[in-house]
Amino acid sequence: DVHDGEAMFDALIEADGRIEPRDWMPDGYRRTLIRQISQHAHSEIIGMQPEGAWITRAPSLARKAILLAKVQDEAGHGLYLYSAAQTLGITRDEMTQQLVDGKARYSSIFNYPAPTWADMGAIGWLVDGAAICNQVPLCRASYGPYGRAMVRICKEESFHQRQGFEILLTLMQGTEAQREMAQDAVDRWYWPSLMMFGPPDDDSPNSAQSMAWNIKRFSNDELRQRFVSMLVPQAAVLGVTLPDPELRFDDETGRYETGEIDWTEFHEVLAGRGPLNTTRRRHRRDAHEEGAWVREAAAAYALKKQRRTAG
Ligand code: FAQ
Repeated sequence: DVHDGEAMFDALIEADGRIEPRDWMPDGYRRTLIRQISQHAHSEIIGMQPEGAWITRAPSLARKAILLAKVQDEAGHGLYLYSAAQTLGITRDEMTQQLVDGKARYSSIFNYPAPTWADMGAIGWLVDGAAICNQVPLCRASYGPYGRAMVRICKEESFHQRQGFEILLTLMQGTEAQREMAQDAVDRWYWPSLMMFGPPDDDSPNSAQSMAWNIKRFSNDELRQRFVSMLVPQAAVLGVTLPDPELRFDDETGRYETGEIDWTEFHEVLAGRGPLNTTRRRHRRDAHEEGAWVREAAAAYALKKQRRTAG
């Protein structure tokens, strides 16, 4: 009965316990999780595009093998997360349709271009770095299938971040042209990576409820602050400059002060008017349509096998 279910749910959240797929949960909790987990899954899938386009152009066999493994991990994360979302009662087809129709959100970051090899370094260092800061606390998300998926995903993201850092380090130890290429990529990815954490706390409509439900554990601004504190010493090791002249450590507050983030740019990208929104979505849609025969063949094969075992 709903009242028992509700009391159980409240008690579990209160005790910082885990909600599992068959447990009663408020509709809003289910909707919030479907929203966040599906957006996260879509981000992983769309996020394969900027790096996927570099697999054939990686500068050595070793670099190619590493990049290939990373992009495959991203596909795995996407599938993992779609499965987690499916436990909440949405189908994979519905989620895919929302994505190819342009009705679903995915992270703003993947609407930016990756024109040079150094972008592979900057994506790993900054984009995966931001992803880790945001996702480590999600390992403790109250919804069991999501939290558990995050544990493995975070381990792989750590490797991704290291490989990006190492690409940049190699370039920074190279020629003048390579150092310039690395700095240019950092200049282009730095601000968009700060936007990955979402709008500022006073403009984040979902945060309060998601924190009350133990889905989010820290606010968008808190996580952004953590990310900047992680980057500053790493930038020093790399010898790159973070493109924010106002960035400084405030001794009194013990926090980094940053320049103003361009929230207009963020909202433009969310509204579908980022540099590559149309390209990314079209590419995903084409891949989905061109892959229709694979899905049909797989379904026919599964049916045939099922009939055989049944008969
Ligand atoms: N982009 O009220 P809030 C990766 C939307 S990592 C686009 O603060 P919330 C790894 C938000 O959905 C990237 N939309 O929302 C990788 C909401 O709109 P809605 C993926 C954004 O949910 C690396 C509205 O703004 N990671 O893929 C963004 O409480 C390299 C108001 O915002 C995750 O998804 C944005 N940046 O907090 C892969 C992590 N920010 O839905 C390949 C899980 C906000 O009401 C290569 N997600 N919005 O229409 C989260 O932690 C949260 O959903 C936040 C947003 C923190 C992203």
